[in-house]
Amino acid sequence: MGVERTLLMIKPDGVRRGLVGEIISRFERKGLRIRALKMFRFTRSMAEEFYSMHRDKPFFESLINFITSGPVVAMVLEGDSAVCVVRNMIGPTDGREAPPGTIRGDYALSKSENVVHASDSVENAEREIGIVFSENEIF
Ligand code: 3AN
Repeated sequence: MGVERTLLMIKPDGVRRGLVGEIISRFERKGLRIRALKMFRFTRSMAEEFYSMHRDKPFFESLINFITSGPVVAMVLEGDSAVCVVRNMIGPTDGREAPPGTIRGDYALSKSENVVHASDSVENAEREIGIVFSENEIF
């Protein structure tokens, strides 16, 4: 465990719905530190690299279409056991099953448009942070 960094991303539905401030403030109040933060729009090739582990899944094409449909807000969050803590705060993938109090439980009613993404391991966090941020954007 110890201090970890993770990638948290507010997906296009979360940005469109005006949930950016609400979501960021939850992580700040929890005590996690924001080490990087930006709004951008995924290109197709960047999205395909980011979600490469899902390349063979039936939902891959719709996932890429969705994640490139508008801007996202991505951040690097740092803190003790950050990967696990942030995953617990966002809740399980399907918003219909996510418990109240989690971000997906409070704001999502779908498995595909589920407001946020968070890294699921320290290794994936490093990979995802490297795709989204350059060294001089992380503090
Ligand atoms: P999580 O984001 O909870 O780690 P993953 O990594 O299994 O979930 O899936 C990545 C993204 O792919 C999800 N956030 C969701 O948008 C989409 N996704 C996953 N499973 C499905 C599914 N069965 N149907 C549609 N979209 C899905």
